[in-house]
Amino acid sequence: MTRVRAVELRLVGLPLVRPFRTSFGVETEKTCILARVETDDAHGWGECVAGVDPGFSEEFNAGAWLAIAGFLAPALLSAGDIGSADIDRVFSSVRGNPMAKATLVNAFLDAELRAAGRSLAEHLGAVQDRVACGVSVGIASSTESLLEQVSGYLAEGYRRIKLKIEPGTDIERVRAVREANPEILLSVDANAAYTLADLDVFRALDELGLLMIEQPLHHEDLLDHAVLQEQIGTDLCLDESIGSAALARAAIELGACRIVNIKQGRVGGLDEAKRVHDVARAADVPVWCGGMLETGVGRASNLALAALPGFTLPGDTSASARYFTDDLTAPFEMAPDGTMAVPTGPGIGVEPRPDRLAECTIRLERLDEE
Ligand code: OSB
Ligand code: MG
Repeated sequence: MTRVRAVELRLVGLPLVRPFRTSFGVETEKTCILARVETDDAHGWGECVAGVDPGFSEEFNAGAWLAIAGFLAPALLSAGDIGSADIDRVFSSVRGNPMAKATLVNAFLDAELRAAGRSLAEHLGAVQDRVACGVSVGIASSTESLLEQVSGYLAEGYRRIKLKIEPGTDIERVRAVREANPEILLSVDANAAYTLADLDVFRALDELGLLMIEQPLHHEDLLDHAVLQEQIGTDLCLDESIGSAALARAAIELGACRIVNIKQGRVGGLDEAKRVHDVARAADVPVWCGGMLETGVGRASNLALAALPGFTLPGDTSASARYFTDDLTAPFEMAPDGTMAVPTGPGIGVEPRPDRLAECTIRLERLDEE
C-alpha cells in the first residue's frame, strides 16, 4: 500500500521512420501521452496508446489528457493508501476511457512493482523470457513498394507479416505478397473498413492461406463477425471490438472470432489485459500481443504481457528501429531468429533517457497532491 504524491503528464512526439497508413488514416509522427506517477516508495511510467485523432477508437490525445488531468489523476491523488488491486475502484466513477485509465493503471503498477523489486513479467505470470515478433506493414504507395518492405522485414527475421488493407487494393496486394512468399505466416488487418456486403473480398482472401483476418467489420458488429466467420475458413481475429474481458467472452461465445488481439491500452490496462488472456485461454482461443506503435515505455509492458502462456502467435512487438531512429528508452532489438527479450528489471524494466525525453516533450503538466 502506498500513496500517490504526484502525477506528471507529458505529451511526446517522435518521428516515425516511415509514415504508417491504415484504412482510417496516416501517421508520420508518434505523438502520445506519457505519465510518471510518484508514490511514497517509487515512481512508475505509463504510456497512453491513444492517437492524435479518434480514428482507431473514440479516445484521442487531447481528450485523454483532459480525462487524466481532470478526473483520473485527481482520483488517484486523493485515494489515500492504495495498492494496484484498488485501482479499478478508484477509477470507478469514470465511465469508459480505457486508454486514459490504462496510462495511470500501468504507471501505478510500475511504481508498485519497482518498490517491491519485482518485474512486470513476474507479476503477470510470464512463462517465457523471449517472445516471437511479427511486424505490421502499413498500406504502401504501390505493390512494388509493399513487396520491397516485406522482403526487408523478412530478411531481418520477423516471424509473421501483417498487411494493413483497405477496399480497392486488398486482393491484388495480398495475393502479390503471398505469391512472392508462399510459406510465411501472413495476416491482414482491415481496421473495420468492410461490411458483410464485401463477402466477395473475404472469399478471395480466404484462398490465400492467411493466418487470420483482423477486425474486418465495424467494432460493434459482433453478430456480423459471427456471420462472416461462418462463411469463410480463415480465422477471424478481433482487435477494436475487444474492449474488455467481458467483451472478449461475448465475442468468443458468439463465434465472432477464433483469435484475439490483446492490447493492454485498449482494455484499460495490464491487469484487464491479463483477464482477457485468461478468458481466451479458458476457451482455447489463441491470443497475441497487438501494438500501437509504442515507444520503449509501452513496448516494455507489451513484451511482459506477450510472455504469458496463452500468447501462442507472434505479436506486433517489433524492434524500436522499425518505428524510430531514436527511441525514448534504450532501443529494443530483435535477434535474427525473430525473437525479443522480455525485460527482467523491476517494474517495466526500462526508463526513458532524460535527454531524449526532454527533446521529445511537447507539453508538460504536473499535478500534486492537494
Ligand atoms: O490495428 O493493430 C492495429 C497501429 C496503430 C493503430 C492500430 C493498429 C496499429 C498496428 C501497429 O497495427 C502495430 C505495431 O505497433 O507495430
Ligand atoms: Mg488491428
